[in-house]
Amino acid sequence: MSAKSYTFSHAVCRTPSRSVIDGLRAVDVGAPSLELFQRHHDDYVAALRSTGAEVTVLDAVEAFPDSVFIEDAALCLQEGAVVMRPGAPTRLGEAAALAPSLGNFYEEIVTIDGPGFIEGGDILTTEREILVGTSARTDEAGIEELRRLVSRWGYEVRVVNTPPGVLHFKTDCSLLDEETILSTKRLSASGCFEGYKVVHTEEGEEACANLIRFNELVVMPDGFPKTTEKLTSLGYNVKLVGNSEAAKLDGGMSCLSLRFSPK
Ligand code: CIR
Repeated sequence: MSAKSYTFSHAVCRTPSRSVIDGLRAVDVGAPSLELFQRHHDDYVAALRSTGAEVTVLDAVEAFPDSVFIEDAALCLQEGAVVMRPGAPTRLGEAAALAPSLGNFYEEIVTIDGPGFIEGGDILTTEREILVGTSARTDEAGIEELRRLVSRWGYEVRVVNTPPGVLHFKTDCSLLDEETILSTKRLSASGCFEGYKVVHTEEGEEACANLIRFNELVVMPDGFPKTTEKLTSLGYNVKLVGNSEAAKLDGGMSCLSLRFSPK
């Protein structure tokens, strides 16, 4: 297995803070249970570790309720890391708080300085390109700054659209392998995955579109039996992890980790 888009030697996660109960959410369906959130988080970390990857779990940061959703604060590539500039005002400081930890893995760390905004949840790295969705959190200026920064490492950035009302581009899609994307129908209808094979989430199971391919595993949220069955029958090695508490804060599988293989 050598696909760099899903072969990872490392991941970094962040312990949920007690303040996570104040995390951002589009619709208030009640506060997450801290205990259950932590248990799901432990299961998630164990799933990543079971593939042989070295998983670092950073301390909780109480000042940032959404900091468990660590993916939004950085983009980690083989050649270097890019510190993001989150578009949610309460999350802006999270990126700077994360940057020193990335120094343990990378010599080259660059930063989105603005004035634009960009969050990692809007970025899908495939084998051949980096897709970035404009959203309420990510704007054209942020994407242009990312394009300039990663061009030094030879990456192509393509701008796509996140459907209205959807938090992040990757809320609605995930990479399954070198050429295959899991997507909701509402997202793929935009034509943004032309040239890729697309597998659709099953009707009523759109909320499982955010999963991760991590080495041999497809780590996906529990509770979506039809899509789970579809992926299993396509030959993917599916590992289910509970996500009910993160989901109350619009979080899924990708947002809980940074995944990378530093050179
Ligand atoms: C937020 O609204 O920023 C958090 N409550 C959820 C972030 C989820 N991040 C992601 O999907 N990459």
